[in-house]
Amino acid sequence: MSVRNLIFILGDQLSPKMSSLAEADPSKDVIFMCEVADETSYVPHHKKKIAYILSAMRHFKHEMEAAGWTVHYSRLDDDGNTGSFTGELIRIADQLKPEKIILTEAGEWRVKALFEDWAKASGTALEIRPDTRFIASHEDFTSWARGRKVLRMEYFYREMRKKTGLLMEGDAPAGGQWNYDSENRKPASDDLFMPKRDGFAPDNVTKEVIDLVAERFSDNMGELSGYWFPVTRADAEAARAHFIKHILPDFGDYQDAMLTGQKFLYHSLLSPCINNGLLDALETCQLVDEAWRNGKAPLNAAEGFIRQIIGWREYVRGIYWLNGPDYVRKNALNASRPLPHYFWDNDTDMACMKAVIGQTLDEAYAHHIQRLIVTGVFCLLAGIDPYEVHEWYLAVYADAYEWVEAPNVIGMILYADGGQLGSKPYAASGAYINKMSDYCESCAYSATKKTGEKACPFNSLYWHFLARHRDRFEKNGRISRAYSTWDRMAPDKRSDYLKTAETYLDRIETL
Ligand code: FAD
Ligand code: DLZ
Ligand code: SF4
Repeated sequence: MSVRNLIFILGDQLSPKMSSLAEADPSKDVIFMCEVADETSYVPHHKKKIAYILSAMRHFKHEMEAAGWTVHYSRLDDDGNTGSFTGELIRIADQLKPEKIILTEAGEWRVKALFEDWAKASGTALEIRPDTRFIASHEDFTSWARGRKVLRMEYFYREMRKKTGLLMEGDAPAGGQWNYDSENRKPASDDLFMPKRDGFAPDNVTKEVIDLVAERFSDNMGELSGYWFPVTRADAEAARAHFIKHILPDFGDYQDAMLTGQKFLYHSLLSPCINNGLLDALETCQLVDEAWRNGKAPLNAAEGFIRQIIGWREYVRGIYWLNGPDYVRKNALNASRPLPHYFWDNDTDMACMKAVIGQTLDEAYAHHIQRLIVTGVFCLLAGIDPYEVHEWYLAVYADAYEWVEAPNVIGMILYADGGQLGSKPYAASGAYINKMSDYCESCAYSATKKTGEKACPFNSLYWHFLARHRDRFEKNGRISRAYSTWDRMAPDKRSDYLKTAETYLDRIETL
């Protein structure tokens, strides 16, 4: 058959609704997908992340073939695999000689530039279409941002609520309030009923990929055993239905909670499937809206969940594209300390860090508050080089793609963008971790001890952070109270805090 269009589907574009497939015809057009070394190694990805992405890609191939498509697919271990997107594209284009190549825009600057440069240099007819899986297009976000002195998620989110009609009663937000975050901060306790998570046992396709990853990426971090991610659309939809029915009702109340041994609590675990196209983000929110309308989920839960997706997820994407490729190099606070070894080997005495890094190594998953308040706050307070932090988060989570990871790291946790994404850094002492978790109970450090030996490192690092960035933050209305507290402290106490913090920073590799 002569080929009209070659439709190139990337590993995070696994949906039949991709814009690249719009008006496509299986009798004239073919799909192309490729596993390539460049993508499996641009950061040292967690083994489970690679296995998840490749297995979901292979299942998508089968899904599209079952729907009547011809799918050309390069496997990582195929003879002659060139190891790059453009190399594989040249190979398949030489073989099939399509009239045109169609691609939905890639989700990050690096890959976007790769295709654009290649098309220009080779003179290939490459049509790049917008990614219509998002509620706000690049133009929508740019025009929303234009003319605003500061960008804040909350206002953008309200626009998205109006645009989608989610949780709206006419022109007003359901229940009269846009945001129920203040109701979403209950600590969890052991006697809570914990939702059952069955996970999805690997089928033969996944098993084959797991073997490939075990062999090729044996030096990469992370566990491959206990693989549980859904890799087909049907399984992802089943996971979503299970979440909405059994877990969503408690999602709001315990959104910020952390418990030793409870890796998932009431979180949806759906981000890998939303980000790679197995689940549609808007449809997921519509199902949650429906659950609330049918009295199956309280408003604070439905609102909390929907805000994360049509608010935060869309907002961080907007921030990513509003900036250029250099966003990941921002370093407004001039942080330069190397990332300590325990981020990779988990050899630390800090119980909170051990719990979060440990489950990250095991599962390629940690929930939002763990990423934010534990590892995130630690990196902020200790002044770790933002680029190193960015590479770690990009490598270790199964849901990590630069467009979503970088704004969360560079903007949200590290304030390295100077406050473009959020109004203040999430600086917090051990008291917040102690309130929201049981980690401190088993820690070698004492959460209530402020200075001296065995004092929780977060406590003194918190004040050290504020003291060393005083010029920047003391006039920030959202933190200025902390400076008043600092100024009211006895000079000896302040000096003890700073000395303790410096001792910890000097031996940061041994904490
Ligand atoms: P739930 O708690 O069930 O939340 C529901 C959904 O909301 C998620 O599936 C996700 O799609 C969305 N969501 C929630 N918070 C955010 C957010 N801040 N930004 C974007 N989407 C959000 N999310 C990623 O998808 N990829 C990343 O690489 C990523 N890196 C992060 C790095 C840091 C430092 C922080 C603080 C957050 C990061 N997040 C990232 C956001 C969030 O932590 C994850 O989306 C969430 O933990 C995924 O688990 P879940 O599906 O169980 O989420
Ligand atoms: C993350 C990833 C990995 C590990 N491997 C592949 C791959 O082999 N082939 C592929 O098409 N995509 C992969 N991806 C996802 C891409 O990195 C992602 O599509 C780009 O970063 C654009 O967002
Ligand atoms: Fe973490 Fe400090 Fe609590 Fe230990 S005492 S678990 S270091 S917050």
